[in-house]
Amino acid sequence: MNPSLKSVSSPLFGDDALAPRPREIRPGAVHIPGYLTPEQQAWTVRAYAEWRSGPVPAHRALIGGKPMSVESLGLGWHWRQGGYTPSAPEFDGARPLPLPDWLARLAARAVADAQLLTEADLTPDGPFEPDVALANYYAPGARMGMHQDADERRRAPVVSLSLGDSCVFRLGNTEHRNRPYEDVRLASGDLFVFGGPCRFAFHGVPSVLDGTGPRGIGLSADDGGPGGRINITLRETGLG
Ligand SMILES: O=C(O)CCC(=O)C(=O)O
Repeated sequence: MNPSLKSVSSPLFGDDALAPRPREIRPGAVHIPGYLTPEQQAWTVRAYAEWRSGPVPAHRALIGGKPMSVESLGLGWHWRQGGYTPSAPEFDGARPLPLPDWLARLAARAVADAQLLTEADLTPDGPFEPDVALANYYAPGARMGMHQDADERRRAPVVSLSLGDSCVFRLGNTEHRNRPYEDVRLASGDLFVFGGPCRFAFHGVPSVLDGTGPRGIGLSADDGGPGGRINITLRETGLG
Protein backbone atom coordinates (compact mmCIF):
# COMPACT_ATOMS: atom_id res chain seq x y z
CA MET A 1 0.00 0.00 0.00
CA ASN A 2 1.19 3.48 -0.73
CA PRO A 3 2.10 4.78 2.77
CA SER A 4 1.07 8.31 1.87
CA LEU A 5 -2.56 7.16 1.59
CA LYS A 6 -2.70 6.58 5.36
CA SER A 7 -2.72 10.26 6.09
CA VAL A 8 -5.22 11.26 3.39
CA SER A 9 -8.69 11.93 4.78
CA SER A 10 -11.50 10.41 2.74
CA PRO A 11 -15.16 11.41 2.65
CA LEU A 12 -15.82 7.65 2.81
CA PHE A 13 -14.97 7.86 6.50
CA GLY A 14 -16.43 11.25 7.35
CA ASP A 15 -18.84 11.64 10.28
CA ASP A 16 -21.83 11.65 7.93
CA ALA A 17 -20.75 8.44 6.20
CA LEU A 18 -19.99 6.30 9.25
CA ALA A 19 -22.77 4.48 11.06
CA PRO A 20 -23.85 6.55 14.08
CA ARG A 21 -22.86 5.14 17.44
CA PRO A 22 -24.80 5.02 20.70
CA ARG A 23 -24.21 8.28 22.47
CA GLU A 24 -25.37 10.61 25.16
CA ILE A 25 -26.61 13.71 23.39
CA ARG A 26 -26.85 15.62 26.64
CA PRO A 27 -27.03 14.46 30.28
CA GLY A 28 -30.15 12.31 30.44
CA ALA A 29 -30.72 12.10 26.65
CA VAL A 30 -29.40 8.99 24.93
CA HIS A 31 -29.56 7.89 21.29
CA ILE A 32 -28.99 4.23 20.44
CA PRO A 33 -29.11 3.73 16.65
CA GLY A 34 -30.36 0.40 15.31
CA TYR A 35 -31.76 -0.76 18.65
CA LEU A 36 -34.46 -2.85 16.97
CA THR A 37 -33.56 -5.55 14.46
CA PRO A 38 -35.31 -5.46 11.05
CA GLU A 39 -37.46 -8.40 12.23
CA GLN A 40 -38.49 -6.53 15.38
CA GLN A 41 -39.26 -3.46 13.28
CA ALA A 42 -41.43 -5.51 10.90
CA TRP A 43 -43.28 -7.05 13.86
CA THR A 44 -43.93 -3.64 15.35
CA VAL A 45 -45.16 -2.24 12.03
CA ARG A 46 -47.63 -5.15 11.82
CA ALA A 47 -48.73 -4.55 15.41
CA TYR A 48 -49.29 -0.87 14.61
CA ALA A 49 -51.50 -1.85 11.64
CA GLU A 50 -53.77 -3.69 14.13
CA TRP A 51 -53.76 -0.91 16.71
CA ARG A 52 -54.62 1.78 14.21
CA SER A 53 -58.04 0.35 13.55
CA GLY A 54 -58.69 -0.43 17.22
CA PRO A 55 -61.60 0.82 19.32
CA VAL A 56 -59.85 4.18 19.55
CA PRO A 57 -58.43 4.42 16.04
CA ALA A 58 -55.48 6.49 14.92
CA HIS A 59 -56.73 10.05 14.70
CA ARG A 60 -55.51 13.60 14.41
CA ALA A 61 -55.77 15.01 17.92
CA LEU A 62 -56.74 18.65 18.28
CA ILE A 63 -54.29 21.20 19.64
CA GLY A 64 -55.90 24.55 20.26
CA GLY A 65 -58.84 23.32 18.15
CA LYS A 66 -56.65 22.47 15.15
CA PRO A 67 -55.83 18.90 14.07
CA MET A 68 -52.22 17.82 14.44
CA SER A 69 -50.55 16.68 11.24
CA VAL A 70 -49.63 13.32 12.79
CA GLU A 71 -52.18 10.60 13.48
CA SER A 72 -51.95 9.28 17.00
CA LEU A 73 -53.36 6.59 19.23
CA GLY A 74 -52.81 5.54 22.81
CA LEU A 75 -52.35 2.08 24.30
CA GLY A 76 -53.24 1.81 27.96
CA TRP A 77 -54.55 5.38 28.17
CA HIS A 78 -56.15 7.79 25.75
CA TRP A 79 -54.35 11.08 25.27
CA ARG A 80 -55.92 14.38 24.28
CA GLN A 81 -54.71 17.91 24.81
CA GLY A 82 -54.74 18.45 28.55
CA GLY A 83 -53.97 14.93 29.66
CA TYR A 84 -54.77 11.25 29.81
CA THR A 85 -58.20 9.69 30.18
CA PRO A 86 -59.18 6.00 30.54
CA SER A 87 -61.62 6.31 27.64
CA ALA A 88 -61.98 8.52 24.58
CA PRO A 89 -64.88 11.00 24.60
CA GLU A 90 -64.21 11.67 20.88
CA PHE A 91 -65.02 8.00 20.12
CA ASP A 92 -68.21 7.48 22.14
CA GLY A 93 -66.27 6.65 25.29
CA ALA A 94 -64.37 3.72 23.72
CA ARG A 95 -61.48 2.41 25.79
CA PRO A 96 -58.04 2.19 24.18
CA LEU A 97 -56.34 -1.16 23.64
CA PRO A 98 -54.15 -2.26 26.56
CA LEU A 99 -50.41 -1.65 26.53
CA PRO A 100 -48.91 -4.94 25.28
CA ASP A 101 -46.61 -6.66 27.73
CA TRP A 102 -43.87 -7.14 25.11
CA LEU A 103 -43.76 -3.41 24.49
CA ALA A 104 -43.61 -2.51 28.18
CA ARG A 105 -40.81 -5.03 28.71
CA LEU A 106 -38.92 -3.75 25.68
CA ALA A 107 -39.15 -0.19 27.03
CA ALA A 108 -37.92 -1.22 30.50
CA ARG A 109 -34.96 -2.93 28.87
CA ALA A 110 -34.34 0.14 26.73
CA VAL A 111 -34.13 2.35 29.82
CA ALA A 112 -31.64 -0.03 31.42
CA ASP A 113 -29.52 0.06 28.25
CA ALA A 114 -29.74 3.85 28.01
CA GLN A 115 -28.78 4.19 31.67
CA LEU A 116 -25.41 2.61 30.85
CA LEU A 117 -24.63 5.62 28.64
CA THR A 118 -25.48 8.47 31.00
CA GLU A 119 -24.59 9.40 34.55
CA ALA A 120 -27.91 11.20 34.96
CA ASP A 121 -30.42 9.19 36.96
CA LEU A 122 -33.11 8.21 34.44
CA THR A 123 -35.41 6.63 37.02
CA PRO A 124 -35.41 8.84 40.15
CA ASP A 125 -38.83 7.50 41.20
CA GLY A 126 -37.91 3.79 40.95
CA PRO A 127 -37.91 1.15 38.19
CA PHE A 128 -39.40 2.15 34.86
CA GLU A 129 -42.89 0.66 34.58
CA PRO A 130 -44.62 2.30 31.63
CA ASP A 131 -48.42 2.28 31.56
CA VAL A 132 -48.99 4.10 28.26
CA ALA A 133 -47.65 4.09 24.72
CA LEU A 134 -48.46 6.83 22.27
CA ALA A 135 -48.02 5.77 18.67
CA ASN A 136 -47.76 8.52 16.09
CA TYR A 137 -47.89 8.04 12.34
CA TYR A 138 -46.24 10.70 10.20
CA ALA A 139 -47.58 10.51 6.65
CA PRO A 140 -45.22 12.18 4.18
CA GLY A 141 -45.14 15.90 5.03
CA ALA A 142 -46.31 15.54 8.64
CA ARG A 143 -44.30 17.09 11.46
CA MET A 144 -44.59 17.88 15.15
CA GLY A 145 -44.03 21.28 16.72
CA MET A 146 -41.87 21.92 19.77
CA HIS A 147 -43.61 20.89 22.98
CA GLN A 148 -42.97 19.43 26.42
CA ASP A 149 -44.27 16.05 27.56
CA ALA A 150 -45.69 17.32 30.82
CA ASP A 151 -49.01 15.48 31.24
CA GLU A 152 -47.33 12.70 33.20
CA ARG A 153 -47.14 12.91 36.98
CA ARG A 154 -43.86 11.09 37.30
CA ARG A 155 -40.28 11.87 36.41
CA ALA A 156 -39.76 8.55 34.64
CA PRO A 157 -38.09 8.97 31.22
CA VAL A 158 -39.73 9.00 27.82
CA VAL A 159 -38.69 6.07 25.63
CA SER A 160 -38.99 6.65 21.90
CA LEU A 161 -38.79 4.05 19.11
CA SER A 162 -38.70 5.03 15.45
CA LEU A 163 -39.82 3.03 12.40
CA GLY A 164 -39.78 3.83 8.70
CA ASP A 165 -38.55 7.10 7.28
CA SER A 166 -35.79 8.93 9.13
CA CYS A 167 -36.61 12.23 10.75
CA VAL A 168 -34.93 15.24 12.26
CA PHE A 169 -35.65 15.11 15.98
CA ARG A 170 -35.07 18.43 17.71
CA LEU A 171 -34.09 18.28 21.37
CA GLY A 172 -34.45 21.68 22.96
CA ASN A 173 -34.03 23.10 26.42
CA THR A 174 -36.36 22.99 29.42
CA GLU A 175 -37.14 26.74 29.40
CA HIS A 176 -38.69 27.55 26.03
CA ARG A 177 -39.19 26.36 22.44
CA ASN A 178 -36.27 28.23 20.93
CA ARG A 179 -32.50 27.78 20.75
CA PRO A 180 -30.40 26.27 22.12
CA TYR A 181 -31.44 22.95 20.63
CA GLU A 182 -29.79 20.03 18.95
CA ASP A 183 -30.98 18.17 15.89
CA VAL A 184 -30.55 14.40 15.86
CA ARG A 185 -31.40 12.18 12.92
CA LEU A 186 -33.55 9.27 14.05
CA ALA A 187 -33.67 6.33 11.65
CA SER A 188 -35.78 3.19 11.57
CA GLY A 189 -35.06 0.99 14.58
CA ASP A 190 -33.46 3.77 16.64
CA LEU A 191 -34.05 4.24 20.34
CA PHE A 192 -34.04 7.65 21.97
CA VAL A 193 -34.50 8.03 25.72
CA PHE A 194 -34.80 11.34 27.51
CA GLY A 195 -35.08 11.65 31.25
CA GLY A 196 -33.27 13.14 34.24
CA PRO A 197 -32.39 16.78 33.50
CA CYS A 198 -33.81 16.41 29.95
CA ARG A 199 -37.15 14.89 30.96
CA PHE A 200 -39.03 18.14 30.45
CA ALA A 201 -37.00 19.44 27.52
CA PHE A 202 -39.02 20.91 24.66
CA HIS A 203 -38.73 18.69 21.60
CA GLY A 204 -40.29 18.21 18.20
CA VAL A 205 -39.91 16.79 14.71
CA PRO A 206 -39.42 19.60 12.19
CA SER A 207 -39.10 17.20 9.25
CA VAL A 208 -39.40 13.63 8.10
CA LEU A 209 -37.10 12.62 5.27
CA ASP A 210 -39.40 11.16 2.66
CA GLY A 211 -38.41 7.81 1.14
CA THR A 212 -35.53 7.10 3.57
CA GLY A 213 -37.18 4.16 5.34
CA PRO A 214 -35.78 0.66 4.90
CA ARG A 215 -37.29 -1.97 2.66
CA GLY A 216 -38.59 -5.13 4.24
CA ILE A 217 -40.38 -3.87 7.35
CA GLY A 218 -43.69 -3.34 5.57
CA LEU A 219 -43.93 0.43 5.78
CA SER A 220 -42.16 1.85 2.74
CA ALA A 221 -43.80 2.30 -0.65
CA ASP A 222 -41.31 -0.30 -1.98
CA ASP A 223 -42.97 -2.84 0.32
CA GLY A 224 -46.44 -1.80 -0.78
CA GLY A 225 -46.85 0.20 2.43
CA PRO A 226 -47.99 3.80 2.87
CA GLY A 227 -44.49 5.20 3.48
CA GLY A 228 -43.88 7.68 6.25
CA ARG A 229 -42.76 7.16 9.81
CA ILE A 230 -44.12 5.60 12.99
CA ASN A 231 -42.93 6.76 16.37
CA ILE A 232 -43.87 5.05 19.61
CA THR A 233 -43.19 6.69 22.95
CA LEU A 234 -43.60 4.89 26.25
CA ARG A 235 -44.18 6.74 29.47
CA GLU A 236 -45.37 6.42 33.05
CA THR A 237 -48.46 8.52 33.60
CA GLY A 238 -48.40 8.19 37.40
CA LEU A 239 -52.20 7.99 37.28
CA GLY A 240 -52.37 4.47 38.72
O1 LIG B 1 -41.92 11.46 16.73
C1 LIG B 1 -41.05 11.66 17.57
O2 LIG B 1 -39.90 11.25 17.45
C2 LIG B 1 -41.39 12.50 18.79
C3 LIG B 1 -42.78 12.27 19.28
C4 LIG B 1 -43.13 13.22 20.38
O3 LIG B 1 -42.52 14.24 20.56
C5 LIG B 1 -44.25 12.93 21.26
O4 LIG B 1 -44.96 11.93 21.05
O5 LIG B 1 -44.44 13.70 22.22
